[in-house]
Amino acid sequence: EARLNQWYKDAKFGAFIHFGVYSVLEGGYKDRIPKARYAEWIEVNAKMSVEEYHEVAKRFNPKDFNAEAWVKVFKDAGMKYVVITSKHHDGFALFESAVSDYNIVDYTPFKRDIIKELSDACHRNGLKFGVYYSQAQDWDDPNAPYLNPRRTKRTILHPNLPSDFKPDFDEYIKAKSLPQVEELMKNYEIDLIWFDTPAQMTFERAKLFSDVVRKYRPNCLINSRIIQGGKEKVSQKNLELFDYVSIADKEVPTQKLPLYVESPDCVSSSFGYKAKGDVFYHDEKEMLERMVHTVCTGGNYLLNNGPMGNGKLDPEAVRLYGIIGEWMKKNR
Ligand code: FUL
Repeated sequence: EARLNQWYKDAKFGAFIHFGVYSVLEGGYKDRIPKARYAEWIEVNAKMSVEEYHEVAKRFNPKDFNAEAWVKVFKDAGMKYVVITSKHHDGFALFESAVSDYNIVDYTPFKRDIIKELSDACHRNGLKFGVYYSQAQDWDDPNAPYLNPRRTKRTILHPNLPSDFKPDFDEYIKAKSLPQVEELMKNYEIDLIWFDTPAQMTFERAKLFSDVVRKYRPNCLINSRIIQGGKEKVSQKNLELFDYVSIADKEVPTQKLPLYVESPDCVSSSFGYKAKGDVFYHDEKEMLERMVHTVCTGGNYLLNNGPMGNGKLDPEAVRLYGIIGEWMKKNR
């Protein structure tokens, strides 16, 4: 825990932002409205091919996005840091990338770099800035592995692959995910990187990522999802790789844990914005309890907002941010 920066221990409350092409689909594609909870998984859950998803990506135009307006909401709620999906499992980047043109600047009519605009606005207003990056799962690239291969079918996503195709994860790392993480570290002012769903992420593979982060930004914090089983392996050499443990939203701790923890939580049934199918929001009392458990057992509470396809924050999440912010102001 030696490397864990004081700002992070003091922060307690942060904003998690799941925003991307899936935000436009709101949990349904055409007449396909899967029962699954997470709207950011629509490409897989609605059994889309990458070509179908590309057509949606080409029209992604969140013209009401305003980084200063978002940051004002976070600050008013007493949040101290922001973590936004720079690339979720769909493989689409919210930043300009020379590695892959499947990114917001090169692929969409919007053409603005959301990671740049939001990081600048955060730093201008005294908030720390972090990026979520899906280093293993990438539905757009047939070489990338899946968290759950029974649920995610390569042949549906990529119907034109030769039948003897053999995925090569190391090739994916070399060609896309590692160089994109390097771009993020080189080109943006990043205080924290949030890796996720570490399918097939061995120590050796995880080390490639932590080395590239530490090379450019030695003070950038890294979460435990850089390596498979990171949460359980909070020992010896794995601590070279990460600085704190991300627990799942449903595992809000009720007692103090041995390493610093952060609980990524949802105000609703989904991280990505959802308006179709089964949608529910937690009530205020439940949200307060979840936050109090995390913070009072010594962790940070990273509370999600899934902005809408037009680029505006989800208003119901904003309302719940306000209620939790009030508690924080009184009890910090
Ligand atoms: C999960 C992801 O698969 C979800 O889509 C979401 O990003 C959550 C925070 O982590 O593992």
